[in-house]
Amino acid sequence: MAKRWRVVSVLSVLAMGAGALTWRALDLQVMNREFLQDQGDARHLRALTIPAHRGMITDRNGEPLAISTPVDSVWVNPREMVGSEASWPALARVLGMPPAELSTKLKQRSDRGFLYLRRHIGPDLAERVAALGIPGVFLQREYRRYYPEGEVAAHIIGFTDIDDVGQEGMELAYDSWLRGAAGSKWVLRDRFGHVVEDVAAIKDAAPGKDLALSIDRRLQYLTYRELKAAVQQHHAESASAVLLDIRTGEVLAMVNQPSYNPNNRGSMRPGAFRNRAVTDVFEPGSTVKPFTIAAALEAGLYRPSSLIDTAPGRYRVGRAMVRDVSNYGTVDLTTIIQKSSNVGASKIALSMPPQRLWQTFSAIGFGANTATGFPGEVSGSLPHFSRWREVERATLSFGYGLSVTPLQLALAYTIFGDGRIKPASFVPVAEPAEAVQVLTPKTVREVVAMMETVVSARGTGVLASVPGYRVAGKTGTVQIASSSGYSAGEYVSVFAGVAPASDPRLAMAVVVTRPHGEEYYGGQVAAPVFSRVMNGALRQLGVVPDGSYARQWYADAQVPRADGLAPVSEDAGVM
Ligand code: 59J
Repeated sequence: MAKRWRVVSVLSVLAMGAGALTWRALDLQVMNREFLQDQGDARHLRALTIPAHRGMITDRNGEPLAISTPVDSVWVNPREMVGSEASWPALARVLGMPPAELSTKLKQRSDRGFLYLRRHIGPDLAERVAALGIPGVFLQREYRRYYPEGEVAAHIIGFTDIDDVGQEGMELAYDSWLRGAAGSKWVLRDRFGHVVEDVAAIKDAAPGKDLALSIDRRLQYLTYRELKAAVQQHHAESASAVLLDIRTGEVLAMVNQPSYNPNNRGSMRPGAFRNRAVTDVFEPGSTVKPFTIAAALEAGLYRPSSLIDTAPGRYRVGRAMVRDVSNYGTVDLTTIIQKSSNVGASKIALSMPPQRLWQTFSAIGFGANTATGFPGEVSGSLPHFSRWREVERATLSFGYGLSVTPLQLALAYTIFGDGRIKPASFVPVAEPAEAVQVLTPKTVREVVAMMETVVSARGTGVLASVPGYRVAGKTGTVQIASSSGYSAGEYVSVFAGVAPASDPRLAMAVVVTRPHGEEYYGGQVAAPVFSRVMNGALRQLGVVPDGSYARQWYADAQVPRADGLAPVSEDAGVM
């Protein structure tokens, strides 16, 4: 009897326990489900990526050219947004998107856990999104690149994509240096996505490193302004200008037209992002004549005063005819440079072993990459002398049958410093590299003196002159080759040179493609850009003037010109 009573009481205690548990389960699972679920969601642990701050790009003086500013991106967990449909239109309004579009997006991805709604919004908008307090809507801290110089330095700097990865220019070339490494941490968030507690760092973000470039912001701007003005004035298709420090090979300025605004790439025209100074080639034409003459002097066959008969301004080479714009008669080497005689250059080239010309051309970098590591850089072309026929020996001497980039042409002119060429560099050079002696100092002095006569009243490049400084350079007016041969009406106008001529510090190439105005000679279109930029650069760098302030060049310019060009106007060559 007592035994049965014990069994009954134990069983009833157990049954009561089971009942209480069942009740509690019902209470939790059914009656209080919503409240408890919220409470759980309200404090969940998440791994959060901490984006790394991308390094800043500056000019040689620390002026910012690319900086990363903090922004927020709005992302959602569509699964968590089921049930809050009523608040979606408010979110759409704040984000400036049609409510129907947002609703379609969220419903289509309702099985997903992650969806970006808008990347890179400013702090005001981010605050308004957070204030809505919609569950499943989150803000993520990111960085956006800003380029204070806009289109002025666009081609050198390049840009990053929305995920902050370098796509073009130095942003691409130095991506791993600038990028850093993202970190991550465990955080406890409330149901609005606000971090309520940092639980633990998994890995700290390692910020990217800063990068100083060799360019000088002010010289870059000056070059940009003058090149753009020339392109507009002459209705040109495109143009490039490169300014180099002769002693170090540093690029001080590199500009192209057309350009684009890297902060707003939506309106970009195709081709606008090409850094044409390194990606596009052209036949350098007469701007190579100084190198032809240098090779001839080095070969010991000529002196600057040696005479060449260029009459009657035509010269038959095989089946081809080399022509000058006028008949210059019998002239010395200096005059061949000053007047730019194709016949003279051809006769000189044909009188020396072909490999001498090839050696000089390849030693100054033609046909080879400049090894700056700039993305998309091309090497141009220089055929090997073993494949030259007579006609190539002639046309190469005045710049046809090879192709170069504007950077290669500017770099080639740095030979007129001390007869050596340093590699080109987009970053400051602490210690200039050892370089081979390509030309003797004597040859350099002689050719520089010849090129000074180009920038005189009787030369083709008088508009390249700079008051107070001696300038040495060479014009080029190059017909553009098409499938049907060289066409009149399509030109590349070039000026390349160095200053100050007594001890050259700066080399510059200006290349204007397809000017479509009245003027198209290199001496009219490219030389004035050289003059204005060189003028500003020499003064800004504090280079001691070596020329006369008496403006002798202007007085000289009143002499009627043999080549029929208009006399120089009062403001020519003066900023
Ligand atoms: C020229 C050429 C084309 C290629 C000729 C320019 C040749 C040639 C075949 C006629 C304009 C023009 C290989 S001109 O650059 O001689 O810069 O201020 O394009 O000769 O044989 O209506 N430069 N330019 N030649 N081709 N082939 C002169 C010269 C140069 C000037 C002017 C006058 C040409 C003073 C160019 C300048 O030095």
